Amino acid sequence: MKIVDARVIVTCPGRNFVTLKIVTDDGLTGVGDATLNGRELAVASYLRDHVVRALIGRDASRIEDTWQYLYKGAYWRRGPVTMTAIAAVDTALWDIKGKAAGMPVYQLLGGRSREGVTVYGHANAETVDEVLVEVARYVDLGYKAVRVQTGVPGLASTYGVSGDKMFYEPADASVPTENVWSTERYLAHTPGVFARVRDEFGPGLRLLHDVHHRLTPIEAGRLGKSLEPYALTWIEDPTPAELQDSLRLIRQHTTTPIAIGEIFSGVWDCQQLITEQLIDYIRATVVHAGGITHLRRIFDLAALYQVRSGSHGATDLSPVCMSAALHLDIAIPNFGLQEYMRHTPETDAVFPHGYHFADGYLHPSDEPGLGVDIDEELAAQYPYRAAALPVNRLEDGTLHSW
Ligand code: GCO
Ligand code: MG
Repeated sequence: MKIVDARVIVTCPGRNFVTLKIVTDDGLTGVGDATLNGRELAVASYLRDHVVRALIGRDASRIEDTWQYLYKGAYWRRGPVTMTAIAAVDTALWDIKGKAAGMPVYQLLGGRSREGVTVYGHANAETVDEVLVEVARYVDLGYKAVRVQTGVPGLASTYGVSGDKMFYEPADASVPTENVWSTERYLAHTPGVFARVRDEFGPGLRLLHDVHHRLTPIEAGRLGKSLEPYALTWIEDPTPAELQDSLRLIRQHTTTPIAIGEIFSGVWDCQQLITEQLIDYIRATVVHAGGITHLRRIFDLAALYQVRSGSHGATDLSPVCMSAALHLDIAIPNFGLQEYMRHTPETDAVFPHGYHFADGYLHPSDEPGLGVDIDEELAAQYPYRAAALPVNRLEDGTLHSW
């Protein structure tokens, strides 16, 4: 089973996606997501200019060996561009292996550990009154877990609050939009939001909140403590996680669970957070953390330390990534939650897929492989459009984490 072709497909059905499609000499094809939001063409070039020619002629069945070949063979290890490119190759090869075996990929990973993958949706609105309506909408759709984000009084715009409620898209301009942030206003406002939501929806609904890397450790400790009465499932990215020691300080001050990892590229980024039990959920996902092979390794390490998965699933991760994530989610013993931001109908049409949502759960496809493809003709009708993520400044103009 030799690789005879590997194509990099860049398309923008409403937002940009990069996809790798690998073809074997016996006519099998596999797809892998290679989308790195705001830096898409860097990964496309990494694959086209440096990886594809080394794939031609390789045995498509040798997934682990190919992973090691691309990781150790690059000499320059880790980093989001490299790891996203490796992930795309790895994911496509798992898709091919599943098709060759005539089984969905989750069977090759050990089979089902659960009946469905619990997902959370994003309720967001400018005001608290409006967000209660949004939470109710998700509850009516069957969701068992909802992330809640609101505007902050006094700030013109806030991360996580969008005009289009079902399809949040922060990469909104070719040159980064500038946002303004105030930690003081945010910390004063947020506990009241969750008091209202918990009061309205009672104890059964799982509630989550994304802080998007904006607080110092002691501020994050204060936020976590102030949210304890409302029993959140997690606060996400409470502080930038480069300095992993800083999570110890947050832990000293709050029992609100913590989820981190959406910008991590591999096991070395999360090692300390996991082995020192500084987080409760690891948010790495297939496309940015080295594919199914490497993410499985991260989740296995996490299982030893009672850390559960909580994979990133924003709209900039294509249906190819979501399909792959669901095969892992259904198979691993330490699954926690899966983020699920819906894609637009245009995106769904470019990426026909077999996973489906029912009653708060996503279900992976039972077709052989990953159960997802890219319609290359349709993809060609949507050319790339430059789109950057915003930047964030404090009220005095200082650049802050977005
Ligand atoms: C989330 C994330 C995203 C990111 C986005 C950046 O929790 O879903 O924080 O919304 O901001 O993926 O590309
Ligand atoms: Mg996030």
